[in-house]
Amino acid sequence: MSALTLVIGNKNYSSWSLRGWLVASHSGLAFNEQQLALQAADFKQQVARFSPAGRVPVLLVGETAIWDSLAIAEYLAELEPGLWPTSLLDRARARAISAEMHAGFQALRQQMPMNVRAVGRTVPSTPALEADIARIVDIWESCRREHLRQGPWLFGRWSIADAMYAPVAARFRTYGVSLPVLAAEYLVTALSDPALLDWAVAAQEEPTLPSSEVGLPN
Ligand SMILES: N[C@@H](CCC(=O)N[C@@H](CS)C(=O)NCC(=O)O)C(=O)O
Repeated sequence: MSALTLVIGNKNYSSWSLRGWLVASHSGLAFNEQQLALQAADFKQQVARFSPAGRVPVLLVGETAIWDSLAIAEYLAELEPGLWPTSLLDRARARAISAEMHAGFQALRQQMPMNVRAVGRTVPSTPALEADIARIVDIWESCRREHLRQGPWLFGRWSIADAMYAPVAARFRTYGVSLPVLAAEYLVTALSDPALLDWAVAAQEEPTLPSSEVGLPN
């Protein structure tokens, strides 16, 4: 098979890169990593070398670029089908909540930017943000209720759906979002993923991007 290289952004701030990277890590496939700095003046030129879409993550399969976190996840799942749940209906549901994350939750994304290493931040509540959080809690609680006996992840065993919500888990920690029991338990599981912990260690060393630093104490 051609060599795999995942092009990513800053580990502290790039939530879509984190999703692609978690799927690649959980696939067990060997891959190289190439990092681009989102704050670099020539970021657009750099990323254009890999992808016409101009965004990270990008998976290079030999010379061929696959861009967009969900397309990357689907490609890796073609190679390693265990990245999605085994049961047909669970697989469909996992895809539904992954697509919902990929396409939505704009208020959460804008008002609570991912900042892996930050804790103790507070942002003003808005109806749109509250609605996004309530919907995510509903997703997490219903998945966990259904799969309690199969393991601690959304569908029991780890799947791409967990990668899609990992940046949300990081945000809930950063901004101290309070959660009901099953969602709180899932948050602990998500934040204890050894792959996420490795990513978070690397994020500690990176430069600060002032535009993504929100909710600092006064
Ligand atoms: N739908 C894309 C979104 C990718 C995306 O927005 N990536 C951000 C980093 S997290 C980016 O490249 N931003 C740089 C830019 O837009 O110039 C995906 O799922 O991969």
